[in-house]
Amino acid sequence: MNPRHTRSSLLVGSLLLIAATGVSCFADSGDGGGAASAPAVPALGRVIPAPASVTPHEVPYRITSATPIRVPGGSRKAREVADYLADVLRPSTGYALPVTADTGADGIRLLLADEADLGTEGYRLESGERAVTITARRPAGLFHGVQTLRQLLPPAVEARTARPGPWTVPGGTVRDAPRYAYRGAMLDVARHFFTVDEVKRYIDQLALYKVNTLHLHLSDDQGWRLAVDSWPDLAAKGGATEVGGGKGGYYTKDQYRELVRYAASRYLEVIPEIDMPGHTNAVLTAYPKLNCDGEAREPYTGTKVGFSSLCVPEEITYDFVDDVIRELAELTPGEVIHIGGDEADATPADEYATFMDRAQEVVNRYGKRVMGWHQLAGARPVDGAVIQYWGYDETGDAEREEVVRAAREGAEVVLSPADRAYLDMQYPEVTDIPYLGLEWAGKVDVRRSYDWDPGAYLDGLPADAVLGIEAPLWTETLSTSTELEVMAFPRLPGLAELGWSPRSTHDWDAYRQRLAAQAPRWDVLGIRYHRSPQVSWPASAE
Ligand code: IFG
Repeated sequence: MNPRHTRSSLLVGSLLLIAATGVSCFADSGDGGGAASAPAVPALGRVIPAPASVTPHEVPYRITSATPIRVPGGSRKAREVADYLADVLRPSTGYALPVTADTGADGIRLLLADEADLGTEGYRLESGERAVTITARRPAGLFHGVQTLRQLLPPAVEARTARPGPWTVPGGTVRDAPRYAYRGAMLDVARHFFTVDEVKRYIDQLALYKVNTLHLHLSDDQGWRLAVDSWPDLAAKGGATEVGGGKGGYYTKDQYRELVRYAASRYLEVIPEIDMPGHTNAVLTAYPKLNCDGEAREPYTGTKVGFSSLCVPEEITYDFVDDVIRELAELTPGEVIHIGGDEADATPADEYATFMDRAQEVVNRYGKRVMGWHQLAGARPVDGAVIQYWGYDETGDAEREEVVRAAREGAEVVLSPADRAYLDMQYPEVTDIPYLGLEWAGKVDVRRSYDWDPGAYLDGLPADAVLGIEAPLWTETLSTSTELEVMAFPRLPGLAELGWSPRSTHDWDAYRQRLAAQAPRWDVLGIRYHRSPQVSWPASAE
């Protein structure tokens, strides 16, 4: 992540240029269709996240058995995006869709071009009679353009078996680039362990909505989920439990490397979190010598928080921190390591600040940038620290002001307001799988999760201090992919839109139409979702 000033001014510049050159995707297509109070969304704009600008025209593109996927220019990563697209399209269309480096004016074309206004993740998609062309400055932009292309095709394109078609892409031009650089989702694999395949499944779902960061909450009171060579009992013992007393689990280093590789192949950066000094009961069960009294703690399989703490005065604690962060940094191609810092209620305040000073120094020493929950703002965040705000409407002004002050002193902020972005918050309605989620921040319906502005959410927070947003999914009450999906869908796409789309495209009545159009896709993809009464789901989604 670059220093924020160059980033946001570049982004704002590129977005202004983009927005100026194309109509917003809510330009009324004139047929007066759609919900009475919302402009009709043209087919070319029926995408989540809403593109920066959409200019429909009447000549569609049609994929046929003769269609090639052209990826000239020799970039290996561009070729990988083309292969990824082919893997999506071939089973459902039944077409060969050869990937070729040959140039040509026809077919599906993925082009890299050094056009500054496309930025590092933006793209332009042009659809007409002879070709659909996705142009980007970086492979990430091609990948995001491919997600848009998928959504412009009929839902059946997501099928793994041949479907009849036709495979038509609405005609026109989409110009697109993200509002925020950090568009994240967090998965808590500590309360309940999720296998490599289950995490990969979630990664694929996040990629559909241009999410670019996966924050993995790898440790907590109930479990430690990553092998550490220098402290083998962290995984061997700390990984053997989970909420409810199940068998838990952990990732070997090779399994973790595979998760990082897979995420990168979908253009998500993995940010690992080792939560400290609180949320450490699993650590304290594995090593008696890490407890101030030298006694190992009992494994904990409940759901209380705030009762555990590393032993701040003991030097061995910093051997532990150093070894863990060193091994984690070697497994982290990304810039950021998250050190938690939340709910350290069992750590005296002065000891908390002392601990966070030392833990931050270790992260920086291993060449990584610090990220922490917003309690870090009450200590001494180092230069370059990223503060993750998880407060909610009931959070007091003093706590909010700590974050604003840290931002004024240079910290960047990722917004995860618990009563908007916490996907483990219950819906107001009972879901068809009962007892999922918590409600300490209140029940969060689809509109409440969508209808807020990260740029204006925290009073006094400079707009350019907002690095982006993140949707955490805590798993005290969730233990299967299906249960994750019921909580993430349909709220995750709206949060992904808040991270990607220009503010000018924000409109609940139009968004809920676009959201409804996603349901047939989820049905084909086998994604379970909550049929919120706030959305008019299409009949086919019964
Ligand atoms: N708060 C705790 C999490 C989890 C969550 C569940 C943070 C930063 C409540 N800390 O959110 O460990 O228990 O909604």
